[in-house]
Amino acid sequence: MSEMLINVSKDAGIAILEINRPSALNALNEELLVQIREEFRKLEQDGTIRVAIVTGQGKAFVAGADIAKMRDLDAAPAESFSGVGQDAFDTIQNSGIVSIAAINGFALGGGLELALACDVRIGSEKAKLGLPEVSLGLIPGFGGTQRLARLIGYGRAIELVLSGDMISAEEAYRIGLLNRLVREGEDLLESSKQLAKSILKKGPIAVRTAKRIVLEGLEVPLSKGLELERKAFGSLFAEKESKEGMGAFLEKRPPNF
Ligand code: CO8
Repeated sequence: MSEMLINVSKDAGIAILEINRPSALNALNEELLVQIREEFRKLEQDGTIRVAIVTGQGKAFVAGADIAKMRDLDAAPAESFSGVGQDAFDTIQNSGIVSIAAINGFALGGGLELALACDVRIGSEKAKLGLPEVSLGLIPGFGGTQRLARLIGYGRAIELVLSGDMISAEEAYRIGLLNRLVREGEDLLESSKQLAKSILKKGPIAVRTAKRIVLEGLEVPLSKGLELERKAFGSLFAEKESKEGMGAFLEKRPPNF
C-alpha cells in the first residue's frame, strides 16, 4: 500500500484534511493529487460530513506541484499530470461538501490552485500566496489560469499570473483572494472550524443547493442562471427542511434540521 500523504480526521460533520509531506513543503506529486481526490470521494460517500477543511502540515500549505517530478516530463505526460491535478481539484469544487482552505503558510502554484478550488479561503498572517509558474518557464496547470480571474477579476489575476509575485496574506485579503485573515494570537484552525460550525447549523439541502447553483451560474449566461435559480428555489419547497426552517422562524424557536 502506498504511503498516506494526508492526515484525515472527522468530528461532528467536519473533516480536516491535512496535507502531510512537510519535507518537500507539501509539494503535490501525482500520488498526493490522487489521494486528495479519493479522500474527497470517500467523504462524499461517508454521508455524515458536510464541511471539509484543507490545511498543510508545517510551514507550508502547499508550495506547488513537485518541481523535481516535473522537470523531466515531456509534453504528453505533462498534459496528463495537469489533468490529474485538474481532476482532483474539480472533485473538490463540484463536491456537495463545503470546502474551506485553511492556509497556514506558503500557497504557491499548485498550492494556490488547490485553495482556489475550495469554496472559502482563510489565511494566517504568515501565509504567502502566488502563482510563480512563469518563473519556471511554465503556466499554472491545475486551474489557476481560469479560477483566479473568475474569483478576483482579470485585472488583479493577470498581474499575479504574469509577474509570478508572491503576495502577503494582508494583500491577498485586500484583493479578495482570502475571505478572512486570522491575526496573530488567533488560531487558524479554530477560526476555520467556527465558520464550518455556523454552516452546519443551516439547512443542509439548502447549503448544497446554493453551492451548486452559484457554481453552475458561473458557466452560463445570466438569463439561464436565473432560470436555474428559479427551479432550484422552487424545488426546496418540496423539502421538509424548508417547512421546518420557516416554521421555526415564525414560532420563534431554533430550527431542527
Ligand atoms: N517542488 C518540489 N520540492 C519543493 C517545492 C516544490 N514546489 N517547494 C519546496 N520544495 C522543497 C525544496 O526543494 C527543499 O527540499 P530540500 O530540503 O531537499 O532541499 C524543501 O522543499 C524546503 O524548501 P526550501 O529550502 O526552498 O524552503 P525555503 O523556506 O527556503 O523557501 C519557498 C520556501 C519560497 C516556498 C521555496 O521552497 C520555493 O520557492 N518553492 C517553489 C515554489 C514554486 O515555484 N511553486 C510552483 C511550482 S510549479 C506549479 O505548482 C505548477 C502547477 C501546475 C502543474 C501543471 C502540470 C504540468
